[in-house]
Amino acid sequence: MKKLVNLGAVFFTTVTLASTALAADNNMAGMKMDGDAMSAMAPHTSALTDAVVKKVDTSTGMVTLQHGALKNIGMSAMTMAYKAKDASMVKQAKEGEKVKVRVENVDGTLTIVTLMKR
Ligand SMILES: [Cu+2]
Repeated sequence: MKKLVNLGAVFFTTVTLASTALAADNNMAGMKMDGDAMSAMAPHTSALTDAVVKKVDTSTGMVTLQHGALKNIGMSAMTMAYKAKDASMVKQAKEGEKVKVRVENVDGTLTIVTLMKR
């Protein structure tokens, strides 16, 4: 008696599933590195910079400030004269006083728009 053993071919199919890694969204397109980049961190309407009034010129309305970096106008820390917003600000400014300032480019003129004691 013959035993016929029929071994069916068994195919082991290894299916390697491509790992469907969740693509981390590293898209930098949403990050605009223009001048508004900093405003997302510190609203430019309220950012003040420490400064010291070095000189007040009531005849020209210029106030010389020794100031920290003024990021919104791309100015690094330095001592420099700026136009005061108005006459009352010039009167208020006192040489040697520690202040907080906001300087903006107003129609091409770097202007102190906020000056307060600290
Ligand atoms: Cu400057």
